[in-house]
Amino acid sequence: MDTVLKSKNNIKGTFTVPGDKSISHRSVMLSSLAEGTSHISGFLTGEDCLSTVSCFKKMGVEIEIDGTNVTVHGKGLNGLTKPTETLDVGNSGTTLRLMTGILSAQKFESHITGDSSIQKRPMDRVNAPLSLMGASIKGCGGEKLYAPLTVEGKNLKAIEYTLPVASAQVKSAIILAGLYADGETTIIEPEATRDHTEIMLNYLGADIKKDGNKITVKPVKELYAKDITVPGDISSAAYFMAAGAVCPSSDVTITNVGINPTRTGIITVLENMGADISILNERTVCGEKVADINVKTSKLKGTVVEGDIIPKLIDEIPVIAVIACFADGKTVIKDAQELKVKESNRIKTVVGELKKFGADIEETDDGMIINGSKELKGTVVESHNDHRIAMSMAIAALMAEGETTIKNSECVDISFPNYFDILNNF
Ligand code: SPQ
Repeated sequence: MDTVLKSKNNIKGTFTVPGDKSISHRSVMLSSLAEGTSHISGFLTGEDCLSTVSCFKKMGVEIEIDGTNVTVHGKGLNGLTKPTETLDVGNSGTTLRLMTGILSAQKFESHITGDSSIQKRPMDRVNAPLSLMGASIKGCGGEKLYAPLTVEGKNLKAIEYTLPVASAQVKSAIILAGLYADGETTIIEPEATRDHTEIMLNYLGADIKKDGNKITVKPVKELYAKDITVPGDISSAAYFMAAGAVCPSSDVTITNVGINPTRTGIITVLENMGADISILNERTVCGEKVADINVKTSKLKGTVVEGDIIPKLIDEIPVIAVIACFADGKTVIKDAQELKVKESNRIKTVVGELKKFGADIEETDDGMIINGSKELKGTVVESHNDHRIAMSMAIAALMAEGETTIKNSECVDISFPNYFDILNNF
């Protein structure tokens, strides 16, 4: 599918965004492993989270979906059954990485794979700690392990592990395996990454402790089903925050957005660039911080994005690059080499597509440099089948002169199925 967008200004109004993708995945995974029935509200019915649902259904979990309400009849930590067919994670790295942690501890062998992009995403980073725990994971690509994978369930040992890269998916895979281990597992993170697994596990009765950058996981006998409310996804809200900040005379409010401090790097960067941004009605829901976010147009200046803020905004870097195109001066994004192993190589794809609009942007080994305040011109861009690239280019299109075509734009269904409907009604 191709989507055509025209330049817009004066974006005003109040919007909601779909449920948080990371939290939606975890809500189905952990409710499946809990004893009893859980009702989840605000669930993201994007393709990635539906892949997680399909994997657990294949392991005997009854799951009903009614709009954004999901009912999960949990099987308990040891109640999953051997899938009769290969588990298919589609395009979802989160499903693949976290499931590998769970599957490593089951009493059966399973096969798991996904689409062509998922088969290029590195799995050695998950295999390294899980193998130390005694897991058996075999796949393609030799030492650089890739899906399809065969995971043979084993009795797992507790370990102490220092993560070589800051990754919430690797951390979560170890935590999930640690629930089944023979003692206390310790994980040390180089930088703090999103902690939704820890928050939800504690909400369901587990004992996960955090002390600085050290996380300890005690094995548990049971998790207890509880109702879960998923907040709106700050990664999806980021596109509307960007539109509000850069389109002339705009005033945008996004309600019910998760503002877990491990995810709010986009707010910090917008503040550093001089954006007029307010966080309203802060509250806590199921252990997660939630708020409404208002952004009004203001004059933005370039900034440097680097160091320990990177994991807090890793998925927002494509849209930050777009914002930087409309800021005065230079923006430098560093320490973001992880972008190379996402749904696309997001350093190459962002730089390549923004250049087509006429942006002054250069690729570096660990990020990019953008010289802002150049006029962008409507063009034809490619999504590279990466939802974050398609949605970011749409924000550039709103500000570019004339018309822009985004090719293969249907990939937004991964995380934000009604994205273009909202954008067209701006
Ligand atoms: O699930 P997937 O495909 O890996 O999704 C992405 C995204 O852009 O939606 C990354 F491509 O988000 C990851 C994120 O980058 C979701 C995630 C999580 O839910 O734990 C953690 C981050 O990945 P990582 O590799 O840093 O752990």
